Amino acid sequence: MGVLNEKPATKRNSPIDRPLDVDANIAWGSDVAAQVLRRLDIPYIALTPGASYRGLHDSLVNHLGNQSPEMLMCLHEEHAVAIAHGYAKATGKPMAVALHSNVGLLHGSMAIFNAWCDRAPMLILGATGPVDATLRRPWIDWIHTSQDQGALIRNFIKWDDQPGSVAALPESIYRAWQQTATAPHGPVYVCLDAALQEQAIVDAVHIPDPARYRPARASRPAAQTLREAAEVLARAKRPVVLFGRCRRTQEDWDRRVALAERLGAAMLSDLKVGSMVPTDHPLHVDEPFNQLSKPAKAALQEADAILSLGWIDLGGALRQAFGRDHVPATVIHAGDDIHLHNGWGKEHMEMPAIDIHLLGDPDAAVADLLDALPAGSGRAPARAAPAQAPEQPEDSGDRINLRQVATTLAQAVGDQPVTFAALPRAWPVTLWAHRHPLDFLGKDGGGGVGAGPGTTIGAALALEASGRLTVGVLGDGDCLMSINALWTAAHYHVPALFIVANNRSYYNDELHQEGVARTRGRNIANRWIGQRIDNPAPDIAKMAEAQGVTGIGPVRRVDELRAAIRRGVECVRGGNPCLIDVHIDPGHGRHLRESMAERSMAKGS
Ligand SMILES: Cc1ncc(C[n+]2csc(CCOP(=O)(O)OP(=O)(O)O)c2C)c(N)n1
Ligand SMILES: [Mg+2]
Repeated sequence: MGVLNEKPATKRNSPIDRPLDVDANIAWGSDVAAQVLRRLDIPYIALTPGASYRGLHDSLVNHLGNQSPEMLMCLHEEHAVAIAHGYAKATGKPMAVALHSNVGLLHGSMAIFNAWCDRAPMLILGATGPVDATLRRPWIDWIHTSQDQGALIRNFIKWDDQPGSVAALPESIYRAWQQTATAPHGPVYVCLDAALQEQAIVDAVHIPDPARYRPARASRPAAQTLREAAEVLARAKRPVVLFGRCRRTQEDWDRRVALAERLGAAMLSDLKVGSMVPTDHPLHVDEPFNQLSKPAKAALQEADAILSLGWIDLGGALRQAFGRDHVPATVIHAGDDIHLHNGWGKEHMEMPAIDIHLLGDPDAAVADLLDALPAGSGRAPARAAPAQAPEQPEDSGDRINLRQVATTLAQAVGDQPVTFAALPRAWPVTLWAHRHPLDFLGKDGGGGVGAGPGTTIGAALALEASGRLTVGVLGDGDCLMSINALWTAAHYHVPALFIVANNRSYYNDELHQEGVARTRGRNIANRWIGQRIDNPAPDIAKMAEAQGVTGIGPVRRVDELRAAIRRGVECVRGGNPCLIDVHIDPGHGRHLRESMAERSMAKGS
């Protein structure tokens, strides 16, 4: 007791944020919680402060010395959670978040929902005013104390707890960690009673070694079921593999490709999960998509065996391909998401027809299938991908489109690998093939606008020593909702490049209004009212500058784009964040059909 597990200071620990001295004695309830975080090797804790956890805050600063974990201060709880979400996307690992009583939790809850739908691991520490009413300060402690605070988010987290004594803290946090870090993943929440945090420790509290409380390994599908799947796949003439939520490691990536090649299977990728296989592989069908593309639909319709590897919406994919009709192919699904389905959310999606259910980790299924399928049974690629000629940006014209942004960025970065932490809907994926598991980290999970700045910062933080350039291409609506997340990037020198695809509109919803007006025979020219973010168009570069982030733009002309992007890339390579506000042509690459696809499907048209 009283001895700190010293960890080397991280680069982030700038002298400004380092306390003058530390008290290494474990003397207060919250010191125990802080010690547990350190023993779990948690690098960062993103937070917006609040008095309900002033005890923990003190322990992080004055007991741990703001190291291991190190604070990442945020100007809004939603950003704190989004940063942890982005970190988890890039690493597959949880970091910690601290949220102030009920009000901080309410602010953070939308980002928690995004992380939940994205199955991202994350340890959230919350707090409540003293549970013992006699200890509450008048007024403020009463409004910031809620009965069963976890109930606010219990429908979209994996587990929660409110330990009842200081001695119970280690078990509670270890269990939370084990839950969030064991697949299937999801955020977890531990609420720390303010009175417990501030309790003086009389008897020494035992903090066990975490070694025996580690997360479990991912589960493998049952052997017999695996054999059945292997037999079907070995016989299949036209197999299709849907690459969904899998692991972001090179070995798993290589095994996934090897499996597709051994089967000679058509490969389909989902933009929601990001890069899982090379999208320019000869077996890859068309580009990754959000809603099923035409070629993907055709591949499924022709298939005699469909293997889903953690595909998020298998039921929806089958319905887009077959409507309400019978699915002729044998459907094999590998995944463990079923363990997270509860009665509140519908993010389990439409129930798919499955013939063989490989319950367990999709990548474990891939490894086992490779073992089970006879080597040398590789078939020639059934379908060849069209060659993609790299495009040159057009140097003329006033209206910039995302293709020009993509090609100009590619020229500016040269050989340096890029991680896209966020991409807008009209991003030309064909121009930038996914060739590495970190090339694209996928979407925000829950469709909650405002996630992009935070998730980009979290990913950039995780990848700063990787040699990769982290880029978030954000919608203006997404960026403006969380513009002050950029302060955290500035303060901690997080090297992230934010490119705003600024169409001065909540454009997605403009398209919806057009669709509704069309259906009702009303004037579609009014679709922009209540949707355009214009007159005035917020000066997003200036807003970035106001947070201490280099702001470039607005860039309105193609001939300004090259210099702006080069400057932005150099700034980030120098270790600092930069935002480039690019005014893009709103309509380019975006179609009404894209937004309204689900509705027309529902009507059967
Ligand atoms: C928190 C939240 N509020 C509102 C919406 C509805 N919504 C979905 S997309 C969208 C537009 C987002 O605008 P922007 O980021 O600029 O992207 P654009 O469609 O213009 O490319 C809105 C408002 C949402 N999904 N989440
Ligand atoms: Mg927009």
